[in-house]
Amino acid sequence: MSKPINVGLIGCGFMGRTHSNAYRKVYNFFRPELKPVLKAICDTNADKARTFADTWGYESVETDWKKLLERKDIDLIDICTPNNTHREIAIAAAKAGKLIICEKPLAMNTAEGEEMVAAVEKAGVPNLVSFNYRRVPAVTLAKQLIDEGRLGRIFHYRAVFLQDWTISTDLPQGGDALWRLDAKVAGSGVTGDLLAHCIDTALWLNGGISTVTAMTETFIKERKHNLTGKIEKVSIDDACAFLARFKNGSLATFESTRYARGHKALYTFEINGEKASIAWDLHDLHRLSYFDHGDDSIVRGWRSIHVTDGDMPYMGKWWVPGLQIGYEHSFVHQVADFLEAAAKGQSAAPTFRDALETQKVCDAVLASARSGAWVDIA
Ligand code: SOE
Repeated sequence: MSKPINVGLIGCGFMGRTHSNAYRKVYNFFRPELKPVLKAICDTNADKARTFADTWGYESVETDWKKLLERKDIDLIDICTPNNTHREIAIAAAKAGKLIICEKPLAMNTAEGEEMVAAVEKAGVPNLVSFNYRRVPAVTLAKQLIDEGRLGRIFHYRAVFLQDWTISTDLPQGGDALWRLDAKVAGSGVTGDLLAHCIDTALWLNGGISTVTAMTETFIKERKHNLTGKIEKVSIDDACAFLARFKNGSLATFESTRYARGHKALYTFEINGEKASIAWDLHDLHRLSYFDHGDDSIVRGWRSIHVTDGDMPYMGKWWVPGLQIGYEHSFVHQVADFLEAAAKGQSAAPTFRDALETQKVCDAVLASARSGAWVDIA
């Protein structure tokens, strides 16, 4: 028998849609013991919230997240708001005893993240930060192959996340769709938005990072601000590249930019080990490239694994072998895993504490870009 779990989701943007879609699909495919009920959507813009409620099937609308947290009929708070609001909402939600899913990055900086970790751990509430790419089946399979020791000792980790949507000098900053360009709201640019994904995956697949050295650039120095109407300084990093040393001795390069003309969301990583290598590409997300040096030399080569068979991560819950799934399913998997853990009173990874490690690396990267020095991860 399933038990209802009432969801109150805050934020009607892109991430609000991905999470709402996941709550709607998860029971159909995963049948978790806790069955999500879309109880309330919250957004400061009432019209937007009403339309969102109608589109996704939320039972009620709130315009003040504090009222949402006061409601006894809400069990789970899902934070899909801009980064500068995560801290206050998450701490209040923890105090109210709610289960919490929070969009990435965890916080504006490490200090905020530490307060959030302390709050959820003190309250003992199940929590998760939405680094969804871990749950693309091909990426989860990469984790399985590494954990099985198939790569042996890891020498190299290489990741990029490339976009091109901010190249125009006419693009304003700030406000609804463009808060990611406003450092006061986003905390940072590509480092917190895109490299945070790469770092989360890397920490999960390859263990801790010990030290980094970075460079950042802001190519367009001033943009009109949507909220003030004035030309204002741009304080985010438009591009960031960094070198890292992992605790396991491997070397890494990470690069992200919103100025790579032609690339919309090219997240790729490659890992080179003593015995084998793996590579993954978000544009072809259902495939995992794998090279096994143990193969007979006459058939040795990169193979492209079509990650659709029922014995591959998550795939047994979907269609039949050979039929692939996509981006939105990573959010369904995330909710499925969270609900399974929450039914036992537990969190699912990456927890707030796990995401704090990513936040620390992001902060070290930005500090290194400012100083030009190598910065150790605390
Ligand atoms: C930015 O364009 C963005 O939407 C990120 O905020 C997401 O986290 C990433 O998955 C796709 O790109």
